[in-house]
Amino acid sequence: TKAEGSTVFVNDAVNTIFTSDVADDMVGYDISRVLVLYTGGTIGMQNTPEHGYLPIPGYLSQTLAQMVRFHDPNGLSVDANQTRSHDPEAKANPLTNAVNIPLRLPDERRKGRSPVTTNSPHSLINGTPVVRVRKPALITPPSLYGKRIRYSILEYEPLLDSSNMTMIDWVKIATDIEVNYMLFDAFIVLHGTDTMAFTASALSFMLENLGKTVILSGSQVPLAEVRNDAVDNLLGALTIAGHFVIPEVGLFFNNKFYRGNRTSKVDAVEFNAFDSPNLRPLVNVGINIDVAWGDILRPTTIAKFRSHKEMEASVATLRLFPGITEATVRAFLSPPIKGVVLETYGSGNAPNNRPDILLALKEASDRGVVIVNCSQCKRGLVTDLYATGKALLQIGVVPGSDMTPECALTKLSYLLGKKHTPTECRNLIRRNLRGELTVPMRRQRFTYQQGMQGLVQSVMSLLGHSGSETPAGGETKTILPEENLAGLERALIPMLMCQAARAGDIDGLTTIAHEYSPMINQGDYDGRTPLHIASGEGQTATVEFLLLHGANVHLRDRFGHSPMWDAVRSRRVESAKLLREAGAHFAEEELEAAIHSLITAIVSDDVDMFKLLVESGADMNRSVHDGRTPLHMAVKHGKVEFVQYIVDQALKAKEDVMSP
Ligand code: ASN
Repeated sequence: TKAEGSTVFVNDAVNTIFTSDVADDMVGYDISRVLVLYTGGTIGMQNTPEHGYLPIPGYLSQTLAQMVRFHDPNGLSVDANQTRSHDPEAKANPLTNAVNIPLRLPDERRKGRSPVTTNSPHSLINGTPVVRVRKPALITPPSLYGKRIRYSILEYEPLLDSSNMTMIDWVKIATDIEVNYMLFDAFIVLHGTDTMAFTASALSFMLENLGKTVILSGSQVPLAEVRNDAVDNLLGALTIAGHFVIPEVGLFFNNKFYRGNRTSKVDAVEFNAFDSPNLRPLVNVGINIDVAWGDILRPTTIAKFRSHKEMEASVATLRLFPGITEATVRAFLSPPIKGVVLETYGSGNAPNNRPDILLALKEASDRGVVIVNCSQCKRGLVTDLYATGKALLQIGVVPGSDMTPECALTKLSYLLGKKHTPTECRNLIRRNLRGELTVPMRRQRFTYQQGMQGLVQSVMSLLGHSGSETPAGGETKTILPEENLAGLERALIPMLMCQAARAGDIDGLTTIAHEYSPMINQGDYDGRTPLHIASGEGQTATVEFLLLHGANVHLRDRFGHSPMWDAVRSRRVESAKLLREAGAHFAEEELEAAIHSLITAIVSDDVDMFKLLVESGADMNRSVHDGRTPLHMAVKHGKVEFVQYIVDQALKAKEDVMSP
């Protein structure tokens, strides 16, 4: 069978090299943008004589700025050039030794902060009023794979030991990711380890239709100590964030990247502080970086990213122990509690010789309290094999499969926060929403399937090779060992998918996707994925098929282009629309290039292209080098239709901001 994890040295499809066909001054480069939300935790703490370890404001960014592994002053020139040479604010700041880059802050959070500048009016992102500010960004030296990671650190006020965190902090993190979603390729949340598994689980639900990588990390020993795990954890997180698009909330610790909602903190002293007992790591970082692409979630709906921000606080965890009293159980189940995680024994067992407890649970359940059964065991799942487990099922307690108690609690809080009825909540608790539980039968494994073997073999025999078992005409034939077969598949399947995407061959894609869906985001030699190709060709039905079968809209080819760029440039209106519905947006470099396309459209009277660009997110308020905007150009060239359209759009945007 095929090796489950494939070694991916660099995913070309995530490459952000950008050469513009419209802007001459942009050089090819290879930089990923990452936003680091620094919420607190040991990683940035210092030992104070009076209070012990405390997070110290400013310390983390100042220290990182002085460590060459985290900040390469030589990277500044590369970065400042490619960022926006004509933008005075993008120049390196000699004090912080970093380039200022834009990011967005929710309006209410600006108070008490000292943003570098605010140069644009308030705007609304999914209902959150935001301002654009500029913050210093650091830049790593090029990685082994030639990529630099430019990251900005948004430090929280106050910095928290994660034991002090509440659900309000989860909302704050989710909101910061949401308002900055389009400005960055990936997000890192630096967080204390104590409640990191809770935050990771909560965010996995709150960040709906996530298309980009979100990584929680921190450390057991502060960066301030000579011997620490902070350097490795942060560098590893930056590397994963900068090189791969893994559309999940993960937790990176001690060289392993886990699905966040599968984790628990299991050790208070070792560097190996986290475990994911029921799902192997999604990425192993060693000499190689091994990504288990087959396990990584792939989208199956067409929807835009947004964050859910209402969490129900009236939830609780009740851990059974032999001899627990009825009064204790009733206390846990009494109003205003709406949801309870019941931690039971073994594979979901509770005493069935305790009618007092069973009655208390039944009454609460009948009243509408949602009770989820999770095991006290770290590994394995809740079943109804034993009479002691069946008893709970019969009184309305929902089996939580192999969810961790942290995950079950945050999932309850999320579902109740969405105002689902108790019955809906009970149904959704059992469903796999973010890969948080194992639904027996539906395995997301990347296993080798018979059917496809036939296809590869037939391609091989077309090429004049065949297996040893079917010698034709008595000739000696090449034997194809299994590893060669796997290599051949890796080479062949992406090409076949790209070909099918180009031709709009949905039957062909269906056959391939059935066996090889983990490979749906693999590109050709230029990192152009099937979605790039179908989008550029305007094969809208194929675009839809791909989006429903795991294609990621944020992958960029070797030229830095996203599938939506290809759709727009080839005037594929329908495909572009569908991609937008799936959360696609222009990347920062594409926005820069789009301004030139807008001006070209004005000069050549191409109203359709102009509108398509604007509808797809091109920013009409940007300017070219000399400071002129599309409106200047439209006026200068006397293009009344364009002037009218630009003014109408501006008025509409103003209305959107005014109306809540
Ligand atoms: N108490 C710390 C926290 O959770 C523990 C850590 O980060 N290692 O914030």
